[in-house]
Amino acid sequence: MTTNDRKHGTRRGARILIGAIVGVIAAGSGLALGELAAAVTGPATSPVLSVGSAAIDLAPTPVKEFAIRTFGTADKLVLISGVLAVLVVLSALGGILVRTRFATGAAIFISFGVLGVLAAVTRASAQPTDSMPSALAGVAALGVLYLLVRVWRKGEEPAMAEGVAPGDVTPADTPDAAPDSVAGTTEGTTERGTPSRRGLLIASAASVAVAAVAATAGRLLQAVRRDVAESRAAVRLPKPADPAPELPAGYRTKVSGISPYFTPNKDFYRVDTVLSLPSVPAEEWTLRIGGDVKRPIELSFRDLLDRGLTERDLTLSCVSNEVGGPYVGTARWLGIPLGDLLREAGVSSSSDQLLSRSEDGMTIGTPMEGVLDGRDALLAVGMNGEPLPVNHGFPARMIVPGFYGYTSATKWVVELTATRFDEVQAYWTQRDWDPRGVVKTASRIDVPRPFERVSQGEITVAGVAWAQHRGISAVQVRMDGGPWQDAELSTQVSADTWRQWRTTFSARPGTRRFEVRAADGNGDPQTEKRTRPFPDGASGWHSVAVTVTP
Ligand SMILES: Nc1nc2c(c(=O)[nH]1)N[C@H]1C(S)=C(S)[C@@H](COP(=O)(O)O)O[C@H]1N2
Ligand SMILES: [Mo]
Repeated sequence: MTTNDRKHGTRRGARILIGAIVGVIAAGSGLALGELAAAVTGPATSPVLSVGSAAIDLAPTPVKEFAIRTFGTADKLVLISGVLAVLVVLSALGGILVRTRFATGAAIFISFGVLGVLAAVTRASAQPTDSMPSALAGVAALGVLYLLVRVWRKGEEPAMAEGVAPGDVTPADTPDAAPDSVAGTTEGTTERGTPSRRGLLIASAASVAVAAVAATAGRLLQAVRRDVAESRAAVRLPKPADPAPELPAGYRTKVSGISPYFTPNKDFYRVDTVLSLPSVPAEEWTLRIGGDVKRPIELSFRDLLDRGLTERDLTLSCVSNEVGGPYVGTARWLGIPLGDLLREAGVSSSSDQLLSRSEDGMTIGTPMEGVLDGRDALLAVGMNGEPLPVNHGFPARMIVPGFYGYTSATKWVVELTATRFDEVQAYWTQRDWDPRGVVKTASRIDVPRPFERVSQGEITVAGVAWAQHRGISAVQVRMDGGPWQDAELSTQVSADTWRQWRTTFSARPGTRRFEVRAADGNGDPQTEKRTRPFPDGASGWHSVAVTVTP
């Protein structure tokens, strides 16, 4: 390799690096402006969140399942990081191309903008103005790109014309591969190279600074707009007109490490498709009840509280929960009976689906029978003694015992429509999940933890079992495939809540495996047959292996 070759290679490397940086700065500037625009149109319309949300809606069911299984509640963070990573790589590529082939490089940035706009306007809850942040981001990115490339090219021209010794230019050095001042003064670039490098540096720094200000301002303004925390803090929930039945003696089992009977709000699992929490101040919230009803109703939050509230303890679980998984919890809910509301509206006997819609455009279809048959189906405003936390649906959500969340537990609910399953498909049903989503009987070992080391002797095995609206009548546990042993159950509070259970085994040292199975209130046993969550919930017995030490 000659010195020239090496110099040439270094310059090439420098050009690629600068191109990549220019591309990323342009894209970043675009996103920053998008963030600022999203202060007007709402956080969810920011370019990255728009694209992320579209990705969630478009992701095939197996991919979604994989994401929930693998990343759990961090799935959203992983998704956003993924979107950003793709953006960085492609914009770097665009930046590398753009110096010599502006149109090709620019096309990459234009397609970002177009993608963002498409993602924003195809959201279920989209307003036409939602396209603004992405459109602006695209235009801003192009503008910054154009500016930086101009400064960059300008810096190279003099260096080519006068600055470089003839020997520095190999035959392969077409203008396209012109030597570049940034390759470094040590390599003999003239002094003219330095100001040009400085020019690019200044232009880049200015872009980054403006972008940082725009992004920060955008975020701050978005936060100001999000007055929902204030609204929630101002809510005073009245005492229930119909309080939860008194808890029977022995309703809970105390074993260190067992799921508590009531799941604290901060520990309650969260599953939804939103990347930016809907911000619905209670004062602005209304619920419209319509569709196949005689008297459509519209309710304000105040109307709701004034009706007199019902309080119930209900267990909620997610269809995506794997056997032994964490997506289940029990809370004391405060709300109004959904059945009463629908009867007031005069729901037609021909409608078999209650279609609910949330502020963010989610649609959920609930079997109408489940809402009207007298069970404690609630339009809830309170959870464990507080207004609903924002991530659990503030100001109001549905909860209907006996159904998985995806067919019954609409958060941020704003509209109820009486309709038919053969007329309208809700979000998850369009994605081939079972339309009705009746919960399957399930049981989980909380203690001991998988692969825990426990000393030999008496070992306590404990956990929870649930089959909402059918109740749990028995739980059995066995060790190493031996005989089933009846567990001691906490007193049933209602058929709609889980029951804790415990039992003990005397175990010898070695690897020991515990398995659990429950029977529901009808005496029907939990099936051993293992299935995945899709399409109607996981089934099979939970087992935990531990090491018993001498
Ligand atoms: N608006 C809205 N409501 C929603 C969802 C959603 O994605 N969007 N997910 C549902 C699902 S799948 C479940 S399991 C429950 C979870 O409620 P939680 O997050 O309060 O535990 O909310 C339901 N309600
Ligand atoms: Mo769910």
